[in-house]
Amino acid sequence: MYLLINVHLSIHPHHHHHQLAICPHRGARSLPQVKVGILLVYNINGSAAARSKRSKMPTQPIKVYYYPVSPPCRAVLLTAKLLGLDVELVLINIMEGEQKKPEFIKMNPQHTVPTIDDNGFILWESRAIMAYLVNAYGADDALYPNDAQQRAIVDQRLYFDFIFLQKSLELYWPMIMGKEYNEEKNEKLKEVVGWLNSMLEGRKFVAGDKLSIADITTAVTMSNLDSFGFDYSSYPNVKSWFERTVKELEPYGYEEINKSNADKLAMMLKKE
Ligand SMILES: N[C@@H](CCC(=O)N[C@@H](CS)C(=O)NCC(=O)O)C(=O)O
Repeated sequence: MYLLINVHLSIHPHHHHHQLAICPHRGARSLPQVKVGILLVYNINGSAAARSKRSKMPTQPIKVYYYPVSPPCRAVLLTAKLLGLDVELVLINIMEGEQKKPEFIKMNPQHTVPTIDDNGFILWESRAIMAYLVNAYGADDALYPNDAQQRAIVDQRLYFDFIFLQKSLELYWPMIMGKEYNEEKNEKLKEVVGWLNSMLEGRKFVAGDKLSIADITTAVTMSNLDSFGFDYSSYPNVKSWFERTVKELEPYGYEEINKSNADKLAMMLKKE
């Protein structure tokens, strides 16, 4: 049945997006993305659960309003890539105030990117968007577990990352804006990195043995620190987790979506 649906889609060029949407996902990372024949083989062999989820793929690409260097935008785009979702990128130049335009405010009164439009369903707040994408379109619950306690740990880490990002911005944003390095803020940030180091004790990833959306958002925060030259050599769990997570994300556009933009932020820092 599913095979037939796919064959149907594949011979109708206007259904192009469906083909892209069902293509790469976490369980099939080495599959070539363009060969329809290979996709069909994969779908035949997929589990029943995966098949029913596949049919829930968006009927049209999800619009992602974004600005490339924005860390929460990077986290959402990485998540979409891991899920193999077909997205339509809409650039909002926040440096020129495009997020304050009436059309955008109407959609998101808080005028922040990322904001998504999934066939009329509007959502902002990167961590909420990431959870929604996995819930709605994940082939399985690996990135955001259904189990209450496992999910609770992922949620805790997602909220924790908010503090982590905040403390890192408190140190580095003034420096990007040309102000001086502040030792007190550096100490606060080190304390937070120390907490992360403790949370990672005995774990491969921030919430357990598997990569989750909490790793994605935390790795985005960490990548800024890495590019800025923050010394985390005395936090061994953080160091090995970051390397492991980057490796996991590399096949999903990590360099282009995240690293290159963290480096751009760091250039702004070094200019001052
Ligand atoms: N907590 C929000 C933060 C969103 C946010 O502040 N985005 C910034 C860019 S990184 C933005 O849109 N700034 C423009 C503005 O607030 O007008 C999230 O994770 O999505």
